[in-house]
Order: sequence, then C-alpha cells, then structure tokens
Amino acid sequence: MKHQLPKLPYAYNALEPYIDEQTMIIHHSKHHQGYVDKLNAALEKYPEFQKKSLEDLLKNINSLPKELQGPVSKNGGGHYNHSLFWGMMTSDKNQNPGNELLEIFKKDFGGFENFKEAFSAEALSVFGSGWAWLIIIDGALKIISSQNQDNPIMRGNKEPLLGLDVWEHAYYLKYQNRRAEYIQNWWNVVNWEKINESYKQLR
Ligand code: MN3
Repeated sequence: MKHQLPKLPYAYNALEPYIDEQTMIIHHSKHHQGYVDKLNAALEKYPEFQKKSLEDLLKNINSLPKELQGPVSKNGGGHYNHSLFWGMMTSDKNQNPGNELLEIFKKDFGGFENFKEAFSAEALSVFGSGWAWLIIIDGALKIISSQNQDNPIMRGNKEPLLGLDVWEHAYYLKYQNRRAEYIQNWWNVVNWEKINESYKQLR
C-alpha cells in the first residue's frame, strides 16, 4: 500500500488573509506531495516496510535499514508533519482554546498569552528549517522544536498537540524574511477544537 497525499480539510484559500492561497497550493500539492512520492520511492525495494504505518516507521527509525533511515526521516517525517499540520489549522478563524486548555496553560505557562509568547519564541529561534511543537510529557505541556522534518514521535514522545512549520516554503511568498509576522498571524487559524480533541486523547 503506497502512502498517499491526504486531502486538505478546507479550500486552498480558506486561511486567507493569514496564509495565502498560492502558498497553500504549493505547500500542499508540491512540497507535501514531494515527500509522499520520495517516501514511496525509498520504500520501493523494501516490501516488508511498505506494510508498516507511517507512525511505526518513524517511531522505529533507528532500527530501519541504514539506507532507509535518512529518506524515511526526511520524507516520512515530512509526510507525517504536514498531514498533522493541515488539521491543526482551520478556516473557522480566531477560535478560543476553551476553558480546560486555558486552565492548563495557566498551570504550565502562567497563562495563555505567556504560552503563545513562549511558543512563538521557540518557533522564531529555529535556525534554518524546522518545526515548533507543543507536546505532553508526564501530564504537563511542553514546548520543543526540531530541525528539518524531525518530530516528537521520532524521539519517543507522543503525537504532538500543536505544530508550526517554520520552513521558508511555509511563508516566504507572502512574508519573505518576516518569520515573526507569519507566526503572529498563524495564531488566527489555529484549530483549537482539534487540539482539544487531541488533548483529551493524549493526556
Ligand atoms: Mn512545510
């Protein structure tokens, strides 16, 4: 079974004006498709690993054949990260995290605004290409970042609650070098409804 590009859960222009249509078209139909295609190509000679789920491949990245580790972490990681990322955003803009998560943000970060500041700072500080993540470790929320297409499950953590792509391809057409402005605007399209569901499953 080959890996497949998932459909976007909204139209390419649905995140306007914060994320522009052209960026979404290229990001989904070229970049994400490219990760899927290269992942399938890398697995072509390995029928036994074609049967494994993407999560299985990434969680066990270090026990894959040496030749597969690089291509799977880059392209499998890219496929996994983007598949999550699309669902972490929504056309239903400016959602509120809701009372339960607001309480958790208060407990773990001193408040929602503090959390946003810390997450934004982590995303801004990624050198080159990578991601900022919100994960749960031992019942507490924690902000981390990763390089390239690495992600929390490759490090033995649970699926992330929230992730932000800070590769230049995610924002350069609209924001050029202004990553901070991209990050600030991205908060308007965060799918808090989805993140609440994930929290209930993962905590
Ligand atoms: Mn990307």
